[in-house]
Amino acid sequence: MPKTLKETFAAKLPAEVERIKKLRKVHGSKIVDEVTLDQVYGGARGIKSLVWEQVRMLSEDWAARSDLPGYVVELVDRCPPDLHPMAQLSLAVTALERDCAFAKAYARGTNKKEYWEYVFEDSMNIIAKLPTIAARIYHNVFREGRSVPVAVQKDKDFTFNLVNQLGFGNNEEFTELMRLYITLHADHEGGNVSAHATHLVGSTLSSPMLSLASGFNGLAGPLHGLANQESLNWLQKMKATIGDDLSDKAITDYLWSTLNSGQVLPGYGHSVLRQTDPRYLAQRTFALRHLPNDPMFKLVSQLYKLAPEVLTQHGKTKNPYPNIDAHSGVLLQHYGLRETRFYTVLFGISRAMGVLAQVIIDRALGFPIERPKSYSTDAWVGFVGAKL
Ligand code: HAX
Repeated sequence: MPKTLKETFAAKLPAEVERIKKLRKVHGSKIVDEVTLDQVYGGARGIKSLVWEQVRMLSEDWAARSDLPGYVVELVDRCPPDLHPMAQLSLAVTALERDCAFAKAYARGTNKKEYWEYVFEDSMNIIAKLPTIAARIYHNVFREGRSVPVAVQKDKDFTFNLVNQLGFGNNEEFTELMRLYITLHADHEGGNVSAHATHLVGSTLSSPMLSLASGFNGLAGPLHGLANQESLNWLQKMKATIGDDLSDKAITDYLWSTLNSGQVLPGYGHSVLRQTDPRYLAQRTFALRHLPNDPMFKLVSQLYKLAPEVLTQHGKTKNPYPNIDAHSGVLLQHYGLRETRFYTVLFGISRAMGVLAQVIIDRALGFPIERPKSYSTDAWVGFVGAKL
């Protein structure tokens, strides 16, 4: 009987490879989607063209792999504190490439059927090290004096160790929040920028480290993961402007002032969802249970009531409802983690699990290098027979 995650995956793999082979043999020429010109110009939104699956994690295994090589510690310690923590995270993950099992196996001329086994080891090593890297960045940037995070406790779960290394390990309620946080931010499907960037770069057989760093670089954009930082910064500015006046009018006026100055409402809208993000609702349920009287939560609740109507009147976004990033910062600040520039790093730790799981599956199933076709606007004009 298979015991470890890797053995379980290996045991299931042959049947899955056969299933996909059969699926493609019998149905390979079937049309699965039509593409409109709007989708071509609209960021490939909604085009069905990716495969995305998930596997589960093992905290114990990660704890055993959590030590950082000395040169990575040195690299992080040498970063200037005003280098954004996401840039530092990306650098550190890139640097882990030195010990990449996959790159070494490839250089030795390994059979492509075995690639996934090395990618699996690399992915587990990266995930295991992320809390330690993140804690190091946190202590360097926000706790001056270069204090060293405490060691990983091998008998404790992944999230406890993350929270403990950040310096909040004595707060059980915060640890519980972070278990929810890590679960919610892992992934939902493959088309979002961080997931897709990791998968795309991985399709060149670039290492899991370089692939994930690409995903992190995408996550660091304010329209994607950095929206969690932007959202709390914006809420704080709003609070500084309107003070304790949480009236509908004061908040609505502030929302319009943001929109009229040509900025987005951070934490609102989504490329795919057309309703309130269920991950927002999960966080709201937590807040209602644990921090119903937090002033920032009250502000977030007021926004939930008012912003969808304002965005609807504004008339641009296809989804006027809040996404995951509208809520997470309020929960973190409640428990004392107030450094907004760090928030996307926490998002990244969670996101790594989903996207690396997929990179393992990509190699196990032998997915090819991705190469969509591009055309000039003149060609598209010709394809649709436009007279311009
Ligand atoms: N405030 C103001 N305008 C918004 C808006 C918002 N929250 N959301 C969308 N719009 C605007 C867009 O900027 C776009 O305007 P233009 O036509 O002038 O370019 C228009 O509405 C149509 O956009 P859309 O089709 O509804 O949405 P997109 O798929 O283009 O973009 C975004 C989706 C999430 C990027 C967008 O809603 C946005 O910028 N939201 C604010 C930033 C944010 O919260 N990002 C995090 C999203 C969740 C996530 O990925 N987390 O990691």
